[in-house]
Amino acid sequence: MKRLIYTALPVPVAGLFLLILLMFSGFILSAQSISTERVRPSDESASRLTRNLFQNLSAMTGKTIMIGHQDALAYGIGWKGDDDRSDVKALCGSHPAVVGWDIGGIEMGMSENLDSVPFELIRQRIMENYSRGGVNTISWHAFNPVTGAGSWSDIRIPDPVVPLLLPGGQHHDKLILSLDRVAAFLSSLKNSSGELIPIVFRPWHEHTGNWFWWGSIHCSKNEYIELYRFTIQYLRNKHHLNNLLIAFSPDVGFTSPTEYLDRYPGDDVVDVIGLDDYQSLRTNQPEKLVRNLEIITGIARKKYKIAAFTETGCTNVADHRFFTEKLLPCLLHSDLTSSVSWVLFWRNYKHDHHFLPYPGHGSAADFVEFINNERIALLRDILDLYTDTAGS
Ligand code: BMA
Repeated sequence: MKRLIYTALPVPVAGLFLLILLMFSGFILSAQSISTERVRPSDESASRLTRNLFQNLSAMTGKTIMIGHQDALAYGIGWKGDDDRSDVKALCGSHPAVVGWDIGGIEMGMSENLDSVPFELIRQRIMENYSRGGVNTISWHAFNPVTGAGSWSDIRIPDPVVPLLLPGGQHHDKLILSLDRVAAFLSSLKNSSGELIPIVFRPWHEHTGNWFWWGSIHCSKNEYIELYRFTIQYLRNKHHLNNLLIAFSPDVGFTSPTEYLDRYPGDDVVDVIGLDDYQSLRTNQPEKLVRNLEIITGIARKKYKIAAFTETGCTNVADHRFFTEKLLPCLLHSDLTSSVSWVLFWRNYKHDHHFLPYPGHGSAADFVEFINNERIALLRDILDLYTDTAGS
């Protein structure tokens, strides 16, 4: 009967119908290819693995929120340097999907980072995490290259440092030396086939605060942007590091997309629209966290980028319902908030400085319940992020 209806259509009507159908499907196909075409890392020469990672993260958006933990595989509460160990695994049976690292100190030629984690161990753990399918993200608490002091702003600084480091500045050579040392480390991160391991690199973070020497009161908007752009372009062009996805991660202090983007260095040097926010939940303002997450995910969506909650946590997880009653409702508040690709908790350094529970901790049960939510993913829950599943 259905066939009859079609064949019974007068030929010109059927032809017109077919034409409209073809035009429509052509439109859909071209719209799809445009959007796949746009889902590309900011680096036009990004390596195959890096493109795959970016496209797979993009494809996961809105479905899964990965859990990340700083230094997860290097140490935890009551242990240091053990193989195949993390506090998350001790509680949940799997490592986190994202592991954060920090290379502050590499620019000074140190063999351990600012938190006394040997760079050799970091390198080894990054390679292991990659081979298990995890994501590695690296922040950089760079020492002040002029004074040699830590990254936290230092009242002894005679002059703002950033302008001195820029091309033409009196200490530009110190920035070059720092970047050469960063590059030497990043270039050593290779997989068993000799390919560079994709890294989410997160330099010059929390610039909206004033605690780092690159913070907003220590340099002008143009100086910050120049520092950021120079860093990325130097690593790419001089050192051929085409394995980097770049995360821009302001702290709180913005109330709109325009304010968030005030010192944004440009779509050609940013892949991840990030947010570091400890404050909103600490001060009992979940609506602020929701707003901030909606701002970053909204921007990421428009720009075909990834959004990530690049740092957060409740100090010592003192609130024993933090994960299920404070954080999760914000993450799952809306279609936008749940479009962050990952949430990274800060490090488990010691009993009075940690951001995830460990066995025996009063928040352990709450964390396990949080992890069991179907939208939340550990390493065991994610698909292979480095193979070409999105047609790159
Ligand atoms: C801070 C603290 C410090 C640490 C720094 C860089 O938040 O954890 O102890 O030195 O991060 O990792």
